[in-house]
Order: sequence, then C-alpha cells, then structure tokens
Amino acid sequence: MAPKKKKEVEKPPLILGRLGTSLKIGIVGLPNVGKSTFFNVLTKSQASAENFPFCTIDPNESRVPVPDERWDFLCRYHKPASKVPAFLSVVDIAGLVKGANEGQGLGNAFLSHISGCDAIFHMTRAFDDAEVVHVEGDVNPVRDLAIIQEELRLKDIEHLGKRLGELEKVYTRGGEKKYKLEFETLQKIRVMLEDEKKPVRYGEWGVKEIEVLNDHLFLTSKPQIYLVNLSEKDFVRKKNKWLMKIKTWVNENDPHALLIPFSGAFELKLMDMADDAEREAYLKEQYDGAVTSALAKIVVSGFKGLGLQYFFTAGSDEVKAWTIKCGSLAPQAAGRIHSDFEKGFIMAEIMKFSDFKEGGSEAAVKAAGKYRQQGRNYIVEDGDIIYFKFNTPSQPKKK
Ligand SMILES: Nc1nc2c(ncn2[C@@H]2O[C@H](COP(=O)(O)OP(=O)(O)OP(=O)(O)O)[C@@H](O)[C@H]2O)c(=O)[nH]1
Ligand SMILES: [Mg+2]
Repeated sequence: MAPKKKKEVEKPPLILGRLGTSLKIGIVGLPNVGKSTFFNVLTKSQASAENFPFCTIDPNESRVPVPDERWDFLCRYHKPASKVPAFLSVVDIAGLVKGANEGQGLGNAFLSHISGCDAIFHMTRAFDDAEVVHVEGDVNPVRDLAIIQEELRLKDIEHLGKRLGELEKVYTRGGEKKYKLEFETLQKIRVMLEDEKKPVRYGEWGVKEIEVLNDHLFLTSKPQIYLVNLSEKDFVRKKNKWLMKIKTWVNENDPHALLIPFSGAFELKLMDMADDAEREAYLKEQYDGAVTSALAKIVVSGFKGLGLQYFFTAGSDEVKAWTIKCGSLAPQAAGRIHSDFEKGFIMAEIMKFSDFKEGGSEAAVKAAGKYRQQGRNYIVEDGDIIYFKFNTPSQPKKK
C-alpha cells in the first residue's frame, strides 16, 4: 500500500499580543463611516456620532455581554441569584486618514489608541448616502481598506526604524549580545513590512521571536475582523456591488480574516424600538422573520478574535462565564476565580455543556459516566462547566 500522503493542514496565524484576559477590540476605519454609530448600537452607549469627519477624537470605551445560548440555558436551569456573562471590551477610535502617520487628520494620536487594543474591527463603508460626507470624495471600500492597511504598515515601519536605530548603537556597534534575538527578529520584520508589504501577523514566528513581538505589539500584528457597513436594503437582500470586491481584497490581503456585513442604519432602527416585542413584530412584518441583527455574530467573533474563550461555574448562587485565553490549563483557569484555587489546585471536575443539556441534570451526567476529573495538564475547552477542588493554602503562623 502506498504510504499515506501527509495532509497539508493550513494553520491560522498564531495569536500574538498581550497576555492576560483584559483585552480590548478597537473600531478602526476612515472618518465618518459609522464607527461610533456601530459602537453605540453595540454597547448601548451614547457616544457622539454626527455627520462630520473626526467627530470622535478621544476614544470611547465600553463593554458588551457576549451572547451565548449555553449561558442562557444555565441561567434558566439554575435560576441563580447572580448571573454574570462574559464581556467583550470595545473601543471606538478616531477616524484614520491617508497620511495619518505623517500627522494628517488627527495625526499620530489615534495610533496610540489602536496600540492600546488587542484586535481590530476594521470598518468600511459600502452604503451610498449623498448626505454623509466621505473624506475620499466617493464610496469605494476597497480603496479605503487599502488606505487603512497602508497607514498601519507605515506606522509599524516607523516604529521599527526607531528601534533598529537604537539597536544599531547597542548591538551592531556596541556588541551587546543580549540584543541579538531582538535585532534579528526585527530584521525579519523589516523584510516583511518593507519588501513583502505583508502584515506582521502573517509571519512564521518561533516562540522566542513571539516574545520579541509581544514586547513591541506592532499594529499589523493585531488580528482584524472586517465589518462592511451596508444600507438596510442591501443588508437585507445580502447584495451590494462592493461585497465581492471586498471579499477578494480580504482573501488576498488577510486570508484568515472574517468579513461580516451589517447595517448601522438597520441596527440603529432596531435599537430605537421600545422593546423586543416591537423589534420582533417589525422583523416579522417587513422580512417575514428572515432577517436578524448582525450584532450577536459580531460580538462573538470579536471575542474569539482576541483569542479568548470562557468556562462556566454554575449553581443556584451564581451562573458565571469566566474569561480565559484559549489554550489555558486547568490551574490557570482556576486562578481566574481566586489565586488560592490555582496555588492549591487538586483537580477540575468537568461537565461538557452538551452532556449536561442532554442529561438534564448533574446526576444524570454522572450516571452516564461523563462527569470527568481532570488534572493540572488539562487544557480547558470553551463552555466547560467546571467545579474546582483545591487545598486551602496554610495560613502563615502568627508569632
Ligand atoms: N445612511 C447611513 N448613514 C450612517 C450609517 N452609519 C452611520 N451613518 C451616518 O454617518 C455619519 C457618521 O457616523 P459616525 O458613526 O459618527 O461615524 P464615525 O466613523 O464614528 O466618524 P468619525 O468619528 O468622524 O471618524 C452620521 O451622520 C451617521 O448618522 C449607515 O449605516 N447608513
Ligand atoms: Mg466616531
């Protein structure tokens, strides 16, 4: 028998960036494309969203619960006194224009705001509205995507140039060996950014190099999700003359990225309705129930884009989703609840949500042999329902 061919599995890029779980996603795009409107409908905030470029100057920040049917189910089941979902932190950032890296528009200020975020909702405008000013004169989302991408790349090159200049002194001429790894990694990045014109997140990085990257947090190392702002009509019929072209651009420039069409105008209309009943009636009457808001999908994608997931603790006191980094081990997950849980970790007792839902109770899951005890090397999976067992650390003796 012929040897089996090794199947080439295309891996998504590694998630670079800050450690910890207090991560944020920033809304980035040209001025006046609907970023603040989107921020407001997403987070139920009241940030200024007016028809003039650079309406937003200082970033607005808020958080939005991550919708999850599993969490809803657990809350219905336990009827707990306290219900805590996971949250996505979102930052509405000032518009970015061509030449921003050289001080155009609001200049460089916005770049520090993007730097403070860990992933990007890259918003582009594909709706026609003669009333809404477009800084480039006309609607052309493909051109606009390229403008933003280029600004981020140029800013990274500027940052890189500064640091390489410093390293030139201490490493190339000064011979200080401890800068070797950083110097070599940054040289590789220079080739990517300047010669290949590729974002940093598409490099092949080793573990040590990732440490260097995580010290620098390049703008083009941040994962992006592309949001296309359509008119209500186009969103509903899933048709717009730019959509295919945008898809092609994203496939060529950011092949692993998600592209999500939505409509700011439509979401705003839904938000302004009195309650869910009115929203449902409108959707039923207008679209026979075939159209829904895109916000839930966007929030869930943003959360995943940050490399985050959560596990649940569930009981009659509280149902809570605990945010952790994907790939976290059981003791690290325990440490989210309390540092003592991590220090004194004994085991994690785990139920899969699907087993719990199917069985109908914890006892049924146990009876089916699906209630598992896991040790410190267990990698927590999204949606695990966990009960941690731990030793209470001994108190320091009083003298
Ligand atoms: N027709 C239409 N207008 C929209 C839509 N979304 C936003 N607008 C309008 O576009 C204008 C700008 O919206 P903002 O949300 O302030 O845009 P922004 O991207 O935050 O702008 P800056 O803060 O200046 O960068 C406002 O007049 C909005 O009402 C949409 O989906 N359709
Ligand atoms: Mg704004």
